[in-house]
Amino acid sequence: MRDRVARQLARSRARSTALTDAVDEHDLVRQHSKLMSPLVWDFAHIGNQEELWLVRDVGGREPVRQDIDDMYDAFQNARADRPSLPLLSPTGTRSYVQEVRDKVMDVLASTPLEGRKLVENAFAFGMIVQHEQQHNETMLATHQLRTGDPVLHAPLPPAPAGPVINQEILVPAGPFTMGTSVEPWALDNERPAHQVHVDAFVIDKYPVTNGMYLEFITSGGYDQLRWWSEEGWAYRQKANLTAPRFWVRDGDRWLRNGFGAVEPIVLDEPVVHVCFYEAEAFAAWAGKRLPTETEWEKAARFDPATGRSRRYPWGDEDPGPEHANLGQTHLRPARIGAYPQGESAYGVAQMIGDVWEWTSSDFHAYPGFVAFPYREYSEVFFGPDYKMLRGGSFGADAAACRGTFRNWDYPIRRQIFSGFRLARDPRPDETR
Ligand code: AVJ
Ligand code: FE
Repeated sequence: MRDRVARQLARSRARSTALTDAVDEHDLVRQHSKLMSPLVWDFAHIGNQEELWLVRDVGGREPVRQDIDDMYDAFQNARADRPSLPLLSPTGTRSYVQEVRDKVMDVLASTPLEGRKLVENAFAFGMIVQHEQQHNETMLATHQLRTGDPVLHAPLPPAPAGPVINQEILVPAGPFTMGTSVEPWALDNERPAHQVHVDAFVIDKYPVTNGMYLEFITSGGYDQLRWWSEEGWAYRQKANLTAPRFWVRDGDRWLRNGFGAVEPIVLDEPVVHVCFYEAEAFAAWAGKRLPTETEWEKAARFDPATGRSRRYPWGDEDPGPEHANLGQTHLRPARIGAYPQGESAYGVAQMIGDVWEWTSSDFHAYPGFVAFPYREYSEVFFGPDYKMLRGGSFGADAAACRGTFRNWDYPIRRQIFSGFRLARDPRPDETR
């Protein structure tokens, strides 16, 4: 366990370092969008959370920099205000996070991770690894908003072996176990495991692609009120939405800007950078709907042959490069059909990795929910303001992504790596 924690801490730090070393000082301190923090805020906030949780709480050590706690508290400072704070400089940030990490490695070496203490202490380290990886994904989204020549590079994702057609998959009615009580690093909102009855539903094998989305655009979907919810239409008007974020019109074709590289859209790649309202409108236009969060998780995890829920669609093994496009290994979603080894028991593909998938559900607590480690992690977000996203994107790390993992955001957000997949109610003849 200790080695695993040390490896994961090193991996997340290598990623934070790469994301911050890729740009110059000016790009580290400036705000690339009002929706995002300066990169240097995220990095110091990562260090500050690590100091609070591991150095002070688990380790019982003296504070490293108590004076900066408030500045790096996300609840005390809205993202838009963070550039005007007297932030640590890039050099100051790098030495601060290193000083914290040195102490953490010392705490790790002397913290009991066996028996009764395993769950509590190992969880604290796991929570910090996930926290850093979640901010790394946020920093990657900041990179996507940055203007200028590309600074991030990665190989292309794997390609499908042959021609691929989308299919619809029927998931028959019945109960399944949602959430988890045993996943060691599961966060409070994924707990506890509980039985849910799910009516029969039909779900697409693959996420909606750029090619499918383009048909919605060319058929006038953005201008036809009837596909949009009232709030969705209001936002479509206010923000003048006409295509996914980062799509660029070039004569009669669409290009896409991916981390500074502008190129024609790839038709069989999952669409990314759409908000919930766009996903909802597309689904209505297609005569379908978004899956609920419960349907999504059943399609991903339930194995009808054994009656149990798997950790991941493909089984209980941790994600490997053959299963899913995760961890910023590639800088884009993979074309549909690229991960046959990652399919769920029902044959639903690419549920983990590629794009976060909007669901129709609001953020709510599972029955028996207990806030941990603090109310501000999840509980304060429960309610109708946020929509749930599932499955993780190419920018989500395996440490912060699993079949039970729940993400949430405002329905207007599109700077995140968000796409969607369609579902529908079965016709009577399909369930007989
Ligand atoms: C779960 C991605 C919505 O980034 O706001 C980071 C994760 N919580 N620091 C966020 C999180 C505290 C959270 N999301
Ligand atoms: Fe945070």
